[in-house]
Amino acid sequence: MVFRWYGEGNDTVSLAQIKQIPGVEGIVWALHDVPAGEEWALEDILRVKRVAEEHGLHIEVVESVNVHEDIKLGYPSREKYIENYKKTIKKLAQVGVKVICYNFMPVFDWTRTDLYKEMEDGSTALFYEKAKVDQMNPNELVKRMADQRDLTMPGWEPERLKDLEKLFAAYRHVTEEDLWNNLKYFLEQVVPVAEAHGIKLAIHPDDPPWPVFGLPRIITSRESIKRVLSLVDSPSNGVTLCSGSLGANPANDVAAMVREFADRIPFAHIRNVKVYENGDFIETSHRTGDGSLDICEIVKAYHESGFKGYARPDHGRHIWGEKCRPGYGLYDRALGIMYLWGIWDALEKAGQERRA
Ligand SMILES: [Mn+2]
Repeated sequence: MVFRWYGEGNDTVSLAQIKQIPGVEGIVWALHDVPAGEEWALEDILRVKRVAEEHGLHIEVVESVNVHEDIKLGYPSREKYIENYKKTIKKLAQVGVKVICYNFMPVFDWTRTDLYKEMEDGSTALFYEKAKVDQMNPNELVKRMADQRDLTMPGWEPERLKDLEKLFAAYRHVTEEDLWNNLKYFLEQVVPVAEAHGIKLAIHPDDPPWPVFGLPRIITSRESIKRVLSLVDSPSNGVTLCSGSLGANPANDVAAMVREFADRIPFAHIRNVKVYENGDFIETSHRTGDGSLDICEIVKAYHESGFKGYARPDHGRHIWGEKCRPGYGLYDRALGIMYLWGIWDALEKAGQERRA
């Protein structure tokens, strides 16, 4: 079990607090101030390792090493950025990192319309209003996001988004098949390096799992995960199976995907989401019954598959008056972890009793 941490001075949650959540062994981290495409400096990596280990936490999972837009666009300049990516993989391997999460979403990372949508019990959560995104232009959404938060969020860095119009123009003629080809080109180069250095790359599905603002999105379903894994056949070409991202589309059966792809899932994101008939969704507590996903069944699928990878509660609500980065408070994610452990431990015990 691991827990995402944004770094010293960049997170409202401390390492000492993370260490006190039962069963958490490591942090999920990144150098958030390094722009996509640049090589990570060893001294910065070692600084995170030192402070995490001082708190008894490992740094085996990185999320994310971001992929430069030129790689996604297939520009000739991608060569330089792919070389940097390989150098970063080698350095991360050197300090003991085992899994690198990344995504291949054009322009935007995850997309929501409200960061603090009030729920019936007074808590707030990340919310996606489909009609609003369908009507809004991307600049409006960026402004809306900026107005709602005080911390920079990965994927929504102001410097990356200031050239929004230029980026949209660049993607205007990029089809889904182009994006697939560019992903294949990238993986053919980086996966062998990862494999040689004992690292597993794990692509995060698109969030939400459908096109937004006319931009192509390709990692959205069982079929697309199957296709990614077949691009380069290596244990180092894996997937970060995010139940909440995939589960925003009711057609996706997350537990079935866990069972089908178990040996290629080095990293699990587990959270619940309540999906409405009009296509809106909100991030609920982890509990089965609070959202549309059967988290018990999903955890059971991991358990039955003999899952040995890393897992984190993906996001949480904002509860008990906590002031925190949207989706990344301490309380609800810690509650989520205890729920996941409750299911897991009960399954373990039932298994032992059956064998006895
Ligand atoms: Mn996720």
